[in-house]
Amino acid sequence: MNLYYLDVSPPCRTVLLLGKILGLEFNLKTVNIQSKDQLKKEFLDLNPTHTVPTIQFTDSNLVLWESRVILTYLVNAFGKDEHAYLYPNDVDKRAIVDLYLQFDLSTLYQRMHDYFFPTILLGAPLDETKKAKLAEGLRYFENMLKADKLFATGNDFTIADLSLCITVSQIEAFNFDMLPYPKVRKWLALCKHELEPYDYDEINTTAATILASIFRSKLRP
Ligand SMILES: N[C@@H](CCC(=O)N[C@@H](CS)C(=O)NCC(=O)O)C(=O)O
Repeated sequence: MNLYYLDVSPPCRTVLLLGKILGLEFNLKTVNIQSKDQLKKEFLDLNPTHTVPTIQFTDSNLVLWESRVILTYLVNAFGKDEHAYLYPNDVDKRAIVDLYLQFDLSTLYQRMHDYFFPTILLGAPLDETKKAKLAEGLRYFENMLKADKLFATGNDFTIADLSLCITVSQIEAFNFDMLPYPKVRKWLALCKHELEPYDYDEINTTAATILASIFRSKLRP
């Protein structure tokens, strides 16, 4: 399977980490967003919305994008019994995992993107309104975490934790004030510990630090 990706892209890192957990080998194809590789015809033919990650299964011609869709597909298609905890079969539990994945897509990741990425991509000044929206998103997540549960949706680590962990660790790497969110900080530490055996530092910490330094280099004095 071909994975079109960029190492500093947070949603690409979730797919790389899940690949490690499931023991998958990706044929990695770098898409250089700064050089606008994603707008070349070959890539637009695969994914008209020109985003990474995009995954192509050469044996079936299936092409998927949207990282959270890729996560659910990879567990469904390649997860063994021992991986069932990642995306539970029980319909109610699965619905809660989907809910947290959608919360990440629509709210937390989106608000992180809205606050930090105009600076990264365009050198735009930071916007206090967007900062307040991101803080509100983190407050929502703080209130969605239960003090008596280890992870976001229960005591098992799921792909919702994976997706949200990459978002929150990137927000932390950007040096956003995390002090008002003690449950989030505790949950993040547990997620990092869970992911350590799967090259977490190499795949996520290093890339999050690089993206944060790009952000700081684009900030106007
Ligand atoms: N919701 C999407 C976001 C994907 C996304 O925006 N990726 C960025 C890199 S972090 C990208 O490909 N940008 C290039 C573009 O939009 O042209 C996902 O989770 O896969």
